[in-house]
Amino acid sequence: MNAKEYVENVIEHVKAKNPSQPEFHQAVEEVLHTLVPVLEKEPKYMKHKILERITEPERQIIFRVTWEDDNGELHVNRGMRIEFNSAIGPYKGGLRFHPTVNIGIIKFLGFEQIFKNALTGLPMGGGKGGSDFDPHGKSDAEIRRFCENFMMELYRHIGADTDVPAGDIGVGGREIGYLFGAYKKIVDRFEGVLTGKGLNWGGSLIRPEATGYGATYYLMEMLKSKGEDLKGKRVAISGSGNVAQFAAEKVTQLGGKVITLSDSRGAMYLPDGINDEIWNAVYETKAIKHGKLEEVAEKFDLPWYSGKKAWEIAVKEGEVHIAMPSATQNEIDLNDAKMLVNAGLIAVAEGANMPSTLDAIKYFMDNGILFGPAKAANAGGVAVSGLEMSQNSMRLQWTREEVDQKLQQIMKNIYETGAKYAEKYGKPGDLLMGSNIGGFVKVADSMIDQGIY
Ligand code: NDP
Ligand code: 2IT
Repeated sequence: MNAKEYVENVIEHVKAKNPSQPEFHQAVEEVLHTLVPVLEKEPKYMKHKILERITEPERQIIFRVTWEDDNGELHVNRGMRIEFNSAIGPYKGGLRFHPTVNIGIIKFLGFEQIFKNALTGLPMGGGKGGSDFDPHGKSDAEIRRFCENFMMELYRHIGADTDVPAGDIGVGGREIGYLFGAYKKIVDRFEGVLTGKGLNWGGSLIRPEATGYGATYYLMEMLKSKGEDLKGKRVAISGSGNVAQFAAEKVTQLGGKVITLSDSRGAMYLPDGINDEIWNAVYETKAIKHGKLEEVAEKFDLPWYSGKKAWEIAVKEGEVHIAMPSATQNEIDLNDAKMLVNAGLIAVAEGANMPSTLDAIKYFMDNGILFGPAKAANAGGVAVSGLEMSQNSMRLQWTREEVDQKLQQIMKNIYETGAKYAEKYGKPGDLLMGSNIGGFVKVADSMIDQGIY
């Protein structure tokens, strides 16, 4: 069997074995197709059945979470943690609380996390978890009760050297606080079992900013390769949560103009870019009050488009040079990609996980767009989580400047790794292929070194 057939066989096998998990299939296809050249050159990966092994999680935990709302009514949700791969370190990855969460979603995220974490250069394996719990409209007390009950089961599976969860969609500083409090109460140990913690109790400076800042640093590296920078560029950002907020801040600091933000209800156009006042209102509304972006649009009299995606309104208003999808998976489809390319797009830096469909990615690449794939471009968040783990182990706290410096260096290294492997395997500039191979070889070689599991 040649490498191409091997890859197709494994993909078919994964699909048959994991029915009704389209997002997981998509993530596996995206990675495996780019690995053909390295499998051709290095037969050891086929011999050791690395693809069969790497697509099968080491452990999958599914549990019931029962919680009581403010009216005394009981609700049942499903909690899960997928411990995907521990070849290079303890399982590491976020928790997502969103009604769309199911095993397939968590598996796609956990699978991506394996390669992303390897790219950071830090010793972290891949994992992901979450629940179909919907935090929208819940009171603080309801969120706390949910987090406590979630941790009542999760605690027995995690630990500073075993599995270290963090935030993702619907899980931010508030939730990490409640989860950490519950963990500490149950096990009676103060340890670095979660990242994204508060600054007073073991958190790292720059962790909240890390994904958005990191994606922008990565974008700068891509632009630099073409002799470009952000000055005067019109940047469409989707989402208005953690990643979008700090991408918007950094893009603006570096001279770009953020022309859109969005949430699950619609999108906002920013004709003059984002200033401190608008940024603070977005932060207050989304990160503190967990409210609606539309309220910010109303407050500043900015155009609001209910039910629309950021891309659609960005292209309607003029040129778009850069897209930073920072909300959720598959939020850029082929149609969106075509619209963006027509509007003058030069680069995409993926802040969200798997935000572009496979045909959208192909369209970007075929049209010579600089494409920064999620597992490289958004790795800054987990990278600073890794730095938070280091600081917890040493029982000290680095300054903002130290962490930011390290983050910048890591993003530069990730860019260079992707560029190096793309060149080595015959597709210079293909950061998708280069990043996948760069992450893969580190994990695969470690799996081979450690025997047959
Ligand atoms: P947040 O919960 O802080 O924000 C999510 C944002 O996306 C909100 O504006 C939300 O709108 C919007 N959104 C979520 N789901 C949908 C949907 N189905 N359709 C439309 N809009 C949606 O999450 P983060 O900013 O942390 O995460 C955003 C993306 O970045 C995710 O893909 C996540 O996996 C990825 N990521 C996050 C990292 C991190 O460190 N936080 C690290 C690396 C990647 P609303 O408020 O209305 O729900
Ligand atoms: O997708 C991601 O990389 C995250 N949500 C961050 C994970 C982490 O452990 O910080």
